[in-house]
Amino acid sequence: MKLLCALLLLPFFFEGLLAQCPSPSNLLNDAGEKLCARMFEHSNIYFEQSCGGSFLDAKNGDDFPYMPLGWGNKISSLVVANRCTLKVWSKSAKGGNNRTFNAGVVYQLKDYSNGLFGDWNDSIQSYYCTCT
Ligand SMILES: [Ca+2]
Repeated sequence: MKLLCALLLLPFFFEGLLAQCPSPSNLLNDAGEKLCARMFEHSNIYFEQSCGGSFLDAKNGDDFPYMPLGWGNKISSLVVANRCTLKVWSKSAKGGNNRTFNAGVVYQLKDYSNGLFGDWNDSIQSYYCTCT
């Protein structure tokens, strides 16, 4: 009986391990404060498993010409809250290429081109987030 219970619970356990991108319409931190964007360390070819690893929260007006320690060239997926935009740069001090992401889920930054041959995976080095 115990084994049967364990087998029945197994799928739920694995489901809990899967990351899931938060909704742009309800993007809050643990303290319940409204966020401008949440940026994630990992992405996944299976979109329902994207938005994994550590995350970096941006609030309305957050302006980071230099990434917080340990976050340079690390972001692989992100969510921008409704009525907000996230502008990113490929070099620190808002240098290199830039791109603006509107409200929505970016499951894989790899799918967004950066310059002629590159993409935005692990390529964000500055950001600015604003909401209306
Ligand atoms: Ca990454």
